[in-house]
Amino acid sequence: MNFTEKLQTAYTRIKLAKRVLLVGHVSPDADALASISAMAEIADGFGAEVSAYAGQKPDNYYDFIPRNNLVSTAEPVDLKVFDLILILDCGSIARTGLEKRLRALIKAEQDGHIARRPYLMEFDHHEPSETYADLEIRLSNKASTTEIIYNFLKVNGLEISKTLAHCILIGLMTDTGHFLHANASREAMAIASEMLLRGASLPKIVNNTVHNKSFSSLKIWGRALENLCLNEDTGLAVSALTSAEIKTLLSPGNAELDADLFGDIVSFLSSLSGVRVALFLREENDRVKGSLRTNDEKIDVAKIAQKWGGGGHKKAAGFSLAGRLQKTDTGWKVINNV
Ligand SMILES: [Mn+2]
Repeated sequence: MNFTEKLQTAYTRIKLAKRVLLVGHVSPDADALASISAMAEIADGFGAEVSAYAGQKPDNYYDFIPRNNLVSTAEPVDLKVFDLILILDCGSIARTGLEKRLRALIKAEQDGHIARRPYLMEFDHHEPSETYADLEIRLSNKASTTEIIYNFLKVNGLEISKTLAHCILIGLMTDTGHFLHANASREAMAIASEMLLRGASLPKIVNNTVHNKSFSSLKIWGRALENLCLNEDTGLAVSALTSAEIKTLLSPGNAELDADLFGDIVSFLSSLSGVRVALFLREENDRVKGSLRTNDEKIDVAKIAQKWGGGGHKKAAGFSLAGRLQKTDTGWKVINNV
């Protein structure tokens, strides 16, 4: 099946479904939630009963995304009641937060324990990993999952309403770092422009994503910049925050902590002049979490992360180690307490 045929099959499946579950990745970002929102709008328009799930969605932070209150952080009680489970922006089955239950469902049908199970469909723009869905629409050259939804609407001749245009633009803007990253392709820009003409609101998105920094999150930014070390020979920039620093600077339950504040910091560090790789370390629950970013075509940070049991993409990856941080003359060391 080529891309167009896949999008047509997706259309038939969604149109026929009576009960649809939409799933975004755990700790969802704006692209995942805007994708859920757009697909909810579409499936609802076909008359389906729509549920949505994204584990650890931060409270209130994404309320500017239409239908955000539809997305539950509580796992669906029974997956078998759905005709269709549409997984959006998840990267891998693990990121759905439903891995065990989805695998059990697939196995139960294979072993003949259940007569039928929900049809599994995936829309994603992350690099290929394990294929598990019945229909996988994965295109890693797309800037956002909402860009794939745009293609879905176009191929199937569906109208792009103002709400859908807004959702598509949210995913495009946020996943391209507001059109600053290399994935802001000509195609992405052209679609963004079309979405504006269709009524998407640029100021609304900017006010809720760029112009929404809280006082305490800027204090975190300040300390992260203060702690920054740069090795001028290797181009490695490292910063770190201890759990004590984070606790003192950030009020508990701050939504920005969930909404990838540390990801924003490490992305910013990777864009500094002379930096080839940025590494940001932070203590969390007796572990040290590392985030890596690069803008250098020749560097694959996923390979670096794998050395410490982590993983990710060429440009963005992470790992987690047991232990705590210790400051050294040249940077930080992860030491084990025991
Ligand atoms: Mn995405």
